[in-house]
Amino acid sequence: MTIANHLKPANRLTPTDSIVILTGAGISKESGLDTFRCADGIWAKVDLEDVATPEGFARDPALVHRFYNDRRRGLLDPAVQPNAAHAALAALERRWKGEFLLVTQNIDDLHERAGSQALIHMHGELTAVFCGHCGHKVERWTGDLSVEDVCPSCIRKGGMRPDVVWFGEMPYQMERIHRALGACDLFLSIGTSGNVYPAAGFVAEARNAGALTVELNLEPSAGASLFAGSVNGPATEVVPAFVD
Ligand code: BV8
Repeated sequence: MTIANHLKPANRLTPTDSIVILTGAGISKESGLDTFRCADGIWAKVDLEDVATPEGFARDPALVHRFYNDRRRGLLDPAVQPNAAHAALAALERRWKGEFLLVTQNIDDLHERAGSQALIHMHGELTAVFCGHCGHKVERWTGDLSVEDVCPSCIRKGGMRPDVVWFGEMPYQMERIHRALGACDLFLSIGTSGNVYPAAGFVAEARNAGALTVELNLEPSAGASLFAGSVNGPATEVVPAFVD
């Protein structure tokens, strides 16, 4: 089953229809970045309460900075490059005539490095930081961050944090995402376990709007039964095969 199949007259999609794509950590796995809930995933090594909540940051900011500094260094390793799945989505965006939106839960920059432009990082970005005291944001931060860093705007220490949406914090651009879901004709979910809300609720929103919903994932996710179709396998195989 591919997009081309759905483009045939007998099927639902026309080349000017609207596509919304949601990606998760699975799309970056073959680029060498860890997922969260696989057996060897990030949450098997560290408690998310300690490193991905505002309470954890207040309790031990140095631990949280170490966690994100390690991941930022890992992301900036030259061996970590966008893979064929990232490239296939960027190529689809370039040739698609209708509305197109890529929403990622990932905080890596592999989609933009592959060329994606209509992109929302709903959980923030590892290479951006902001000041918890005054809100000043630094769009591109490639070094380590620590409690010693001084905000370039309010000149105070201790407030600089990764621009990452922690549990209990509102994800970015939710209104724009809900509008796109309410108007889409195809919703593709790629490389996500469907465990984290509100992202895990997007498939129901798209289906209620009449969209065709398809999951491309290594294995059926927690929400697999909510999708009209699914293709299981590694993203670098199933994504190019589906979208090309
Ligand atoms: C919020 C930090 C409200 C960044 C993350 C109902 C409604 C709303 C909220 C909730 C709700 N129920 C519970 C909540 C609270 C909570 C939540 O969902 N908890 C869960 C655990 C139950 N949600 C929140 O707190 C959210 N905030 O709702 O705010 C609000 C309202 C008003 C005012 C203020 C606030 C915030 C959620 C974001 C939290 N931040 N991380 C970081 O460090 O990265 S979440 C974390 O999980 C990551 O961001 C990650 O992106 C996300 C989802 O994980 P996945 O990407 O799916 O990764 P995972 O490992 O789980 O799965 C990988 C998949 O890939 C697997 O299926 C695997 O099979 C597959 N795979 C593996 N290899 C491959 C592959 N697929 C293809 N190819 C391969 N090679």
